[in-house]
Amino acid sequence: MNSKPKVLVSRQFVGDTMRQLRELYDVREWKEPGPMPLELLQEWIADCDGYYGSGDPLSEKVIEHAPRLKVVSHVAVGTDNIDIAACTARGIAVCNTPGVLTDATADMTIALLLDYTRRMPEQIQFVRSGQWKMNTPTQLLGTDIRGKTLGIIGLGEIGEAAARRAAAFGMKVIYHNRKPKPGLSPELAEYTSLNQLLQTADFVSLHAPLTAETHHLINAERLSFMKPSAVLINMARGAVVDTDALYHALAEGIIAGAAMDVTDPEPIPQDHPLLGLPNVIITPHAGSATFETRNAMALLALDNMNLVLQGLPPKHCVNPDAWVSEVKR
Ligand code: 8YV
Repeated sequence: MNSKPKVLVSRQFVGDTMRQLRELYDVREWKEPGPMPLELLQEWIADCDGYYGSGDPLSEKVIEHAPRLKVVSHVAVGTDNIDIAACTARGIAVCNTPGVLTDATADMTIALLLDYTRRMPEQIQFVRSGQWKMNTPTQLLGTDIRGKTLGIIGLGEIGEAAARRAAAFGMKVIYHNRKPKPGLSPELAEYTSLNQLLQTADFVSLHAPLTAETHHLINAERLSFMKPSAVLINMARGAVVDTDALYHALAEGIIAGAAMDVTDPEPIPQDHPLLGLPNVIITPHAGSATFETRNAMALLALDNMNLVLQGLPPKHCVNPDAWVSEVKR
């Protein structure tokens, strides 16, 4: 009889993780390129002790189907796809991977900022399509970021890392959180109200987690507060922005442009109106997508899961109340 704990693995991960998962556990792996269909997720999770994956909608309905589940090991930092309360009520530890993806995600923020301001997609296309006939002083001019103001909404670990990078590029950084961040030097980033930030920033960069409070935080009214020359950067979650309102703001020149690593819906359909706009850059939720970072995330998530399944406290748990619960132990 197989006495290894049973684990649902909903994605294929880099490095040595898959080998370790297969060695340690009786794994049920989803290997297809698309997401697991909901019915299958419910069917497979039903007799599992652990879930190891990212991005699947782990609603109360799915969790209800998993009476043996002790741990949700999410290979990501954001846990908005998981019904944490439902997990806590059932003594299921929800673990995530903060810290290890901070630098990669902050790097990507600056990459999007520079891609937009230096018109990188057009520059590359210009060369590839054979339009580069000579070097002209007026050809595909971008804008400097030095001296411009970056407004960060949600200055947590990633927002702060982005602020440090922006400051190194000579930008002025302002930020808005529910409260000023303790210990943060105002020389690095100055605290402002949300409206003040929207009215002042040349670039508004979103880094807040998706919660009931931040859902559609950037709506038509708030977009109208931004400068007509301003650019919105979204590294957080697509639904922090009201996508229809954003489309109208971009199409009607209420703001100048958007550079987004996340969208709502996600993935964005090919015929989505946003993709028809010239002032939009969209990348496929690739903020943490470097080999080193994805490997570190996968290993940290594996550690978290191993610890819980050995009856030990995980390194990162978003619902420690579940951990102290006696329901499953
Ligand atoms: C992705 C992220 O989830 O950590 C997060 O919250 O959004 C990203 O790192 C990534 O696709 C994980 O596989």
